[in-house]
Amino acid sequence: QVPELSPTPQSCVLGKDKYQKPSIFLFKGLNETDTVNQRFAENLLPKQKEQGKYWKLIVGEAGDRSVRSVRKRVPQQSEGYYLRVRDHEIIVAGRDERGTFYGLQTLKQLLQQPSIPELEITDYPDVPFRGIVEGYYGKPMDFETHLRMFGYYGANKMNIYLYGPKDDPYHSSPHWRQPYPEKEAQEIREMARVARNNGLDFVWAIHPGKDIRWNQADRDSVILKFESMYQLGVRAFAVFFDDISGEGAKADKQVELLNYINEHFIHQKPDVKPLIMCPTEYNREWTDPKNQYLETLGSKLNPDIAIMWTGNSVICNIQQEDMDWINERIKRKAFIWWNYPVNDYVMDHLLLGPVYGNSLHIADKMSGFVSNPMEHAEASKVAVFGIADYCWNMEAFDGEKSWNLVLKELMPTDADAFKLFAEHNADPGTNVHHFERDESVRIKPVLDEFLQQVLQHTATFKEDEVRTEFENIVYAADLLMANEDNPYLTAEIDPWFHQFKTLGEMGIEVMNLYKAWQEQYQEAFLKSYRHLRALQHAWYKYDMTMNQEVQQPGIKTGSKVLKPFIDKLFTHLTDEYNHRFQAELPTTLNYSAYKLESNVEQLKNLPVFLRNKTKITVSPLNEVLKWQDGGQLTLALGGTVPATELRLDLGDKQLDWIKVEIQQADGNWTEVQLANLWESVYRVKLEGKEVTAFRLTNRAGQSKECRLKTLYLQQAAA
Ligand code: LTM
Repeated sequence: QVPELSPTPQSCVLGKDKYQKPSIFLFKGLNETDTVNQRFAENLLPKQKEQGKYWKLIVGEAGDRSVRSVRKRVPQQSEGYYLRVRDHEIIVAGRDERGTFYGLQTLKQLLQQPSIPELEITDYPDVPFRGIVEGYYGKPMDFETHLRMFGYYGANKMNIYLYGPKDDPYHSSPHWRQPYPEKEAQEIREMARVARNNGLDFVWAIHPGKDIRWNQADRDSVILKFESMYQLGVRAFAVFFDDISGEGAKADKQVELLNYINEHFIHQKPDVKPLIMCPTEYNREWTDPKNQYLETLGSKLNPDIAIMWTGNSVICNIQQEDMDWINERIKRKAFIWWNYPVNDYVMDHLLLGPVYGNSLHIADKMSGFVSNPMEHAEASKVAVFGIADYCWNMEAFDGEKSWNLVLKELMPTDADAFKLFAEHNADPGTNVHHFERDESVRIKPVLDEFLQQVLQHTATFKEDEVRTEFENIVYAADLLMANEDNPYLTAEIDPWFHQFKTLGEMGIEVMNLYKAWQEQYQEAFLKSYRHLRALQHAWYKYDMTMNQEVQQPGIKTGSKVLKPFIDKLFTHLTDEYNHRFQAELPTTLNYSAYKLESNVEQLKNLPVFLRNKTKITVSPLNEVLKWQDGGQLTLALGGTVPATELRLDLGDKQLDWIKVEIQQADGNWTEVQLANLWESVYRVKLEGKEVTAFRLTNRAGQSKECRLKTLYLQQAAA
C-alpha cells in the first residue's frame, strides 16, 4: 500500500519488501549538502553506528559524489528529488538544495509511519512558487506564530511566504516610508532567517499606494525602505497596489516606479529574487477596458516582474479560460493570490472545509499560487495543507482526501470530532463577495427531507438520524474543548467549539419539541420550548460578547444548514402550537431584523449586526467602493428604533455628495444633515427620533470612489 504522503508525490513505486522503522543510521554525503539540509537530516535521525548492523542514509544534490549512483534518476525539474528506500539504505538526491530538503521532508513523513516500505519516489512541484500571502485585514500573525507557521509551510513543501498584513503600519500607510522600530526590525530579521531554514523565500511587501507621490523623493523612499529590509536579511520583495484609488492607482506611474526599483535595487543585488507586484485592478470584475490598466502593465512592466491576480473577482475559483484571459493581457503567467481561507470579510465565521473549485489543469498557466489565510493561523492549516497538495501535483489533487488527512494530522486524538466540526464550519455566510462553500453536505439531504415532511404534515422517517447528528455534535464539542493535541489550535477555535455545543443542544431540544408536538403532550412541549428559548438566549449572548473587536463581531457556526434548520423547525412547531391552543408563544428569534437593500453592487450583500448591543452596524468593506451616481443603500430596521445619531465615514473629507434620509413610522422620508466631526468622520444628530429606516444616496451626478469605513445607527439607551 502506498504510504499516506502529502503533498502527493508525482511517482511512487513500491517494492516487495517492508521494513521495521529503522532507528540506527550512518550518514553519507552530508558534508556536500547545505547546512540547512545537514541539520534537518541530523535532527531527523540519531547519528550512530551500531556494530555490524546499520542503515545508511545518503543525502546529496545531483552532481555530488555521494549520490552519483542515482544521478540519472533525479528529475530535471527544479526542486525535484529522488528518494529510494532499500534494505538498509536510503538515498535522498535533490536536483538542487530545495529538492534535497523536500526529499528529506518526505522521508520524515515515511518515518512517522509504523513501518517503511521498499520504494522509489520521483518527485517535483507543478507550480514554481507555492505558499502564503499574509495579506489580510485584521491582526497580523504574531512573531512566534510566524516562526511556527514557517515550519508548517516548509513541511508541506511550500516555498514562498509574502509578508503584507494590511494592518502593519510599516508595510502600508502611514509609515511605509520609515524603517521598522528596533524590536519589530529584529523580529523581521529572525523571521527571514527561520523562513529560509524552512525552504521559504521570505518576501517583504510594501503597500505605498494610498499616499504615494510620483516623484524622486518617494522612489528613494521605497528603495531606502527595501535597503533597510535587505540589511535585516530580506532577499525578496513585493509592491502591493491593491485596495487603493486616486493618484496611486495609475498604471503608467506604477510601472515607472516598479521598473525603476527593478533596475536600481533588485538588479543591483545578485542575491535578491525577482520582484512581485499586486495590481490595483487585481481581478477581472474590476477591470475597466477604458483604462487599459492591465494592458499597460503587460506591455510596459519589465517582463521579469511577476503580477498577482485573484481571478474573476476578489474571492472566486479559477478556471482555465480565466488564466488565458489574464495571461494574454499581462503578457506573462499570472501569479495567483487566492483569497481563501481568508475571513477578513466574515470574521465571525471559520472556513474549515475542503479545498476545491479551482481547475486541476492550470499548473502551467501560472507562475505562482499563494493563499491568503485567516487571521487564525492554526485553523488556516486545514486549507493550507490542501493548497500545498494542489500546487504540488495538481492533476492528482483530491481535495476530500487531502482534507481527511489534515484533520487527522491536526487532531489525531479526536479526528472524528474535528471532522464533524469542520463539516459544519465551512461556508462564510452572507457576504459581499457572494462567495460560498459547501457546508454540512452529508446531513443536508436528511435535514431537508425531514423538514419537508414536517411542513407537509406527512409521516417522518429520518427523525433518529437527525437527532443523532445533534447528539454527536454535543459529544464532539465536549471532546474538542478538552483536546490537548494542539493547544494553539484549540485556543484559537475555542469560542466556536462552545457555540457549536449550544447549537447541538438546540438541535436536540428542537427534536424534543417535535416529539412532544407529535405526541400532543402539551407539558413536554412547553418544557422543551422554554429550554430552547434559554439556549437561543445563550447563543445570542455568546455571539454578542465573544470575538467583538473585529469588523464582523460574534461567533457563528453551522450557519448555512444547521442553524436555519433548527430555526425553521422551531418557528413552524411553535406556530402550530399557538394555532392549536390559541396560545401566543413568541417565535421571534434573535436574528437580525435588519434588511439591507442596495443597487450598488458592492453594498448588496453586506452583513448588518448589532455592536455593543446598541449600534446597528453595516459591516465595513475592505476594498475600494465604487458607488454609481444615484446608487442607494437602504437599511430597514424591522420596527421603530429610537436613535441618537447616525455615524458615517466613507474615507472622504468632503461628503456633500451623499444624501442621508430617515424614515419614521408614518412612512415618509426626510432628508437630514451630515455634520463633519473630524477628518472623514461625519454624523447626523437624531436626538431620540423614532426611526424605521435610513437611506444613503450618491447625488454627485457622477460615480464616486470611496471606502466604507464606518456606518452605524446609534440606538438611544432603553
Ligand atoms: O485581495 C487582495 C489583492 N486584496 C485584499 C486583501 O487584502 C483581503 O484580504 C481580501 C479579502 O477581503 N480582499 C482584498 O481586496
